[in-house]
Amino acid sequence: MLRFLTSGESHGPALLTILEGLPAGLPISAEPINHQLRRRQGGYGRGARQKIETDAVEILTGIRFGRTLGSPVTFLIRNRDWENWKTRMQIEPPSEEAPLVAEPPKAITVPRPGHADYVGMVKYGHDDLRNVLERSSARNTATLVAVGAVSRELLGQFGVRIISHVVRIGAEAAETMSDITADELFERSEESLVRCADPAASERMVALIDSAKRRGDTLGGVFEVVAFGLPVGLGSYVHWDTKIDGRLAQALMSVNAIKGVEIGMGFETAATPGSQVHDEFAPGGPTGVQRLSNRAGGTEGGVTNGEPLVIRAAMKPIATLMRQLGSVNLQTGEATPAFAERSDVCAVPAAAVIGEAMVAIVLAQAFLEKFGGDSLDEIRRNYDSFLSTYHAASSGTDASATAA
Ligand code: EPS
Repeated sequence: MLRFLTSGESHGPALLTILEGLPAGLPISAEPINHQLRRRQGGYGRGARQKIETDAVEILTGIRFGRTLGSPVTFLIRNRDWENWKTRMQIEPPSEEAPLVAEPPKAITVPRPGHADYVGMVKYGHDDLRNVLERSSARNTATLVAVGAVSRELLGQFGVRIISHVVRIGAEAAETMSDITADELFERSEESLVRCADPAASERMVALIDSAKRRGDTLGGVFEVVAFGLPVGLGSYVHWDTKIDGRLAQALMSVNAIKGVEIGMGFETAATPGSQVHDEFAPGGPTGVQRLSNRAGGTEGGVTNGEPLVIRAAMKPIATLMRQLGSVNLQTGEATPAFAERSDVCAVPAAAVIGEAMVAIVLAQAFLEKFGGDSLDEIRRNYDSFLSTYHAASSGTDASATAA
């Protein structure tokens, strides 16, 4: 089982991840992980924090000469901003050996509507919402992107490729992309300041972010993640918690500010007759059975169906507004404008990269459940054997399958 635990506060010394369940022999090095971390830090609409940070992993365990050992892999990502927060985020209680070098920071007691501030203070009994926001911050998504980068290295060994693009920011939507190759989609979204493959919409989105910033407002949007090269058979229809679509939705919904997820035609299926929803079969292709469309978005019955996985997530606008929303000072009970701290205006392009990571993690987990082994070679044997069986069976050349 591929599992991991992350820890770290946004302005603490570092973020940590322990990732367990990787097979031995998988090539892993820091550079491809750092590449994904850089992609997460980009995107028009990010705030000043990203100018301070240059996220990079230090790999501490589990890898020797560039290959996994089969033991847990540990990543450390340092927060460069820690230098500026040492006094406000001091770990030791003030004492003679570790005195507070400045005045104790004033408690923050006015929660931001839409943030974890209020629920976190009530739930954990904190009287300073810094104690909540430090962990609820989207800063932690750097660790998820690191795990996602390793997951995509594993999937990449078997020809799976995961890309994303932004399809909406606020009121500005991209034109629907039809007849576009994976390479084109990737290149165009990488070139765009907002990770949008439609250049005209991309410009409008940038202008919209500028105007939101001028008004002290924030913007959400929608991104799409597409995974190519998946085999049939990841996930399962037999239990509620093994269905791949449910697991993907959970993983994406766990990302800060995500409020909705849809796969394939998603909500549109509800308003469309079955004859225009379901993807008809026809003879052909390497397995003997091909699809004439992919409205299902790559899953049927909670299992991948061999078509590209197409999943979209809706992100709400960031909850820290410079034009402060109404709130209540929890210390005094008085109406007070919400706390405002340096923040991003729009982080949808970054969320798309995080979305890729979450999809990669879930797919890698499901991949290891189906084909798992202790080494990459063992997994490859399992994978090749499964593929050769179902390819042969569907094209009617497998004797045992025909007899059955
Ligand atoms: C965040 C607030 C901002 C963001 C941060 C998430 O950080 P700061 O409070 O330091 O300005 O930039 O995101 C990151 C640090 C990151 O690496 O993505 C928040 O309140 O969630």
